[in-house]
Amino acid sequence: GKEKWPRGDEKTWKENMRALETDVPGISRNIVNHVQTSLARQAYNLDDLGAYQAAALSVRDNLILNWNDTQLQYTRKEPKRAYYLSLEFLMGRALDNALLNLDLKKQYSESTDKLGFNMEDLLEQERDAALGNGGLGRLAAELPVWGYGLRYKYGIFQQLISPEGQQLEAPDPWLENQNPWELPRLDVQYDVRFYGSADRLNDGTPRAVWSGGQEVVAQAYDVMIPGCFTKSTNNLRLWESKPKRGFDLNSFNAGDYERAVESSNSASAITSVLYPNDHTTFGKELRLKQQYFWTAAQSRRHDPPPITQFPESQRHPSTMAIPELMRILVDEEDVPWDTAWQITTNTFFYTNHTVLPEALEKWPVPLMQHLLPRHLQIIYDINMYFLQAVEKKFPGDRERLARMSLIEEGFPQQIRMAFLACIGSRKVNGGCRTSQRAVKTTILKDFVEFEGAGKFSNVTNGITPRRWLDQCNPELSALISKSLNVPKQVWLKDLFMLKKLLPLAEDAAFRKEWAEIKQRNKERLAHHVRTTLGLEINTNAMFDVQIKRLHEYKRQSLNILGVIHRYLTLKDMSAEERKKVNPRVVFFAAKAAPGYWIAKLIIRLIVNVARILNADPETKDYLQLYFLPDYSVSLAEVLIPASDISQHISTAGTEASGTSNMKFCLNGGLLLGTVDGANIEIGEEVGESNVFFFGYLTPEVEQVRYNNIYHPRPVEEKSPALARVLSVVSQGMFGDGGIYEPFLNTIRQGDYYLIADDFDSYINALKMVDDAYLDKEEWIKKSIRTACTMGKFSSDRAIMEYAESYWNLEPVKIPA
Ligand code: NBG
Repeated sequence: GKEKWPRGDEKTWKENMRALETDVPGISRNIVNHVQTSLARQAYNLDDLGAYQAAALSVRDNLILNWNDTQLQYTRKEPKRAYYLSLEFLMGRALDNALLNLDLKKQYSESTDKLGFNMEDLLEQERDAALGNGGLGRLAAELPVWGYGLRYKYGIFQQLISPEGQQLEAPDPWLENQNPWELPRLDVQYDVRFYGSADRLNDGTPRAVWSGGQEVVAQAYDVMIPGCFTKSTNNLRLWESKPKRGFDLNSFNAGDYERAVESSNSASAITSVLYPNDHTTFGKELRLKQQYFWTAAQSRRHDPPPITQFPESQRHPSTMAIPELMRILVDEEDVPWDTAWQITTNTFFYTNHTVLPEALEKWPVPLMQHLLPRHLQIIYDINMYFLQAVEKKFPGDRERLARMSLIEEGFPQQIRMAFLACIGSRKVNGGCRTSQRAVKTTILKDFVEFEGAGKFSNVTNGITPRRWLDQCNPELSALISKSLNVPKQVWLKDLFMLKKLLPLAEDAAFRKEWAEIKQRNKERLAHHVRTTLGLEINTNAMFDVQIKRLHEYKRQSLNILGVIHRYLTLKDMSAEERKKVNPRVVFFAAKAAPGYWIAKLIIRLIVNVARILNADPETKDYLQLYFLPDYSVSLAEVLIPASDISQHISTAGTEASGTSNMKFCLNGGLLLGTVDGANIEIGEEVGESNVFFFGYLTPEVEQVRYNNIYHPRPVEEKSPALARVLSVVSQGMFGDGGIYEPFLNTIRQGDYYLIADDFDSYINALKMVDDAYLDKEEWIKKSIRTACTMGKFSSDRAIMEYAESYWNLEPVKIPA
């Protein structure tokens, strides 16, 4: 039947409710309105930043209307929902993405034109929302589910490069100019407790009372995320921590005003910075505070419980959600332990994003005892029941018990969060096929033996073709639509359709258009570098790109040593010989964790090699090298479409998946890589003849490492070419060689990442790339074949797999 209007006069409401503004006059009216009232400015004093803000606010109005409809539908239908918990959401910019998803870019450009502003300039005004470190945070931003994260006041640091080539870090005050995309939800606030004491009731139930300590307030901010060509609008809820009262009343009464203010500062500090560290463990109390603060706020979302639908989860920072849910069920809801454990283990799904054992999080027991005493009790209880079950299955196997215990012995004892995530989740999955195999045979081997292999599987990561093709490479997107003869709305949602273009690789006219677009994207990058850094780039050269966090396992080191080798080879040649060489421009962009000294040394080497190379009149036409500072999502959007070849060269068995490899390939850049992570599945899709693989394979790596330690061979013997490179660095060809000794020694001794072992194979692969590039027509064919076989790597495919085989979700249609 007809629903009753909830409040007041239905007609008055309905007559006054706003509709979407989708035509140019409506959009202009809305923008000018925001200029006048939201910004209190006028045509006389409006700059690009103001115009950007007004445009963004008007787009936000549209998103809110869609969001309201989405909410209403969800409330009516009560479908099961998935929540993606991640401490990182690396969003990038929002305006262009929203305009494309709403299909309003043309109208908005026309409107801002009329108002005297150029849309492309306005887009440049937006600051990246950089609430993440790398692939993990970016992945979180690309999955179309509801997200829960933290509203860091400072995102990932801004990277500056000193004249010596040293990375310097400056804060990223991204909220400084106000953030038009967020909506504070003053009605959504929860108290979160820290410290205090936990007392078991000992009344025959497992309940305990946790009291005292410090309480802070979690305040919600909602960021609306438009779905693509649909009304359906998702929400990213970010929590900010605030003091519970303006200041601590007790201290105030005692006349200690300063302490009162300090306690309010310490509450705000919880969400003040993103930890600029991926792939390493943290020993920081504040980091554990962040994790608990966020899982606790998220867990309060269901008001009132019982909790029937609960978050699907993510990586071990959110593992604290497991004991927190147990605490709510057992202590607050009076649910018996076994039932609570059953609900919990049906609620969470754990996605593993790293195969590096040193990156698995552990927390010292004394810290947990101090900060979250009740949670420590719960973790101990979980562990006790768990080990009893293990003992039952493997009687008397004490070593196994010690290996699998959630508590690692030592001084102090440590809580192994990855193990807790594993036993507290319904499924454990990895980001690609091979990394999941690695996890199953190494870090979680015992758990596979105990729980059965069925619990462990993989959902290969994906990327969104909306941002990573349509938005960053509009010309290629248009060519694809034209050639498929369908609107982009169709193929962007069914990326497998690209396969239909494969025959066009044989069509000379199509190849010409394809190549011209690549060339214009290279010029766009050259323009960007010219205007931001004042450097002149040879756009007739091959563009060779490696962009990702700087880490030894990702081996930017191998790349830079390869560049030096190329330089030495060029110097050995006569001027005549050089003319036959295929010119190359090598780009790096990468941030190193501020405390990761060797990584920063590698940046320093890259910068100083660039200085020598780019100034050498004999070689600079054939080899240029650039380190672009302050890598970000926005910079990636310019670099990726311009690349001819990109490098994904981690030591085999170390990269959990990689997702930028997919982005490059989707834009017709070829892949040079190791047989690692998602490279392998990319190779399967595009075919062996269209990728360049090299290096030792995962099963061999362990033996090589063993030999490097117990039967070391000098670099001279493994690779004379590399030995020469190391010696010119050490002798000071790129400035004081002594500075680089610690880095060079990691290769001479131990060589954990197999730099010397893989070097010759790498140089050989680079040569194969050069040879292939000489045949331009064949190269373009490879480029077309690569892009057109990327269907599998759409995030739509990944999310469908999650929804169908893990979460049991069905899409909800939002009526127009
Ligand atoms: C990263 C891995 C990548 C992977 C992404 C997304 C972290 C901690 N992990 O290989 O290094 O592609 O996660 O799964 O950022």
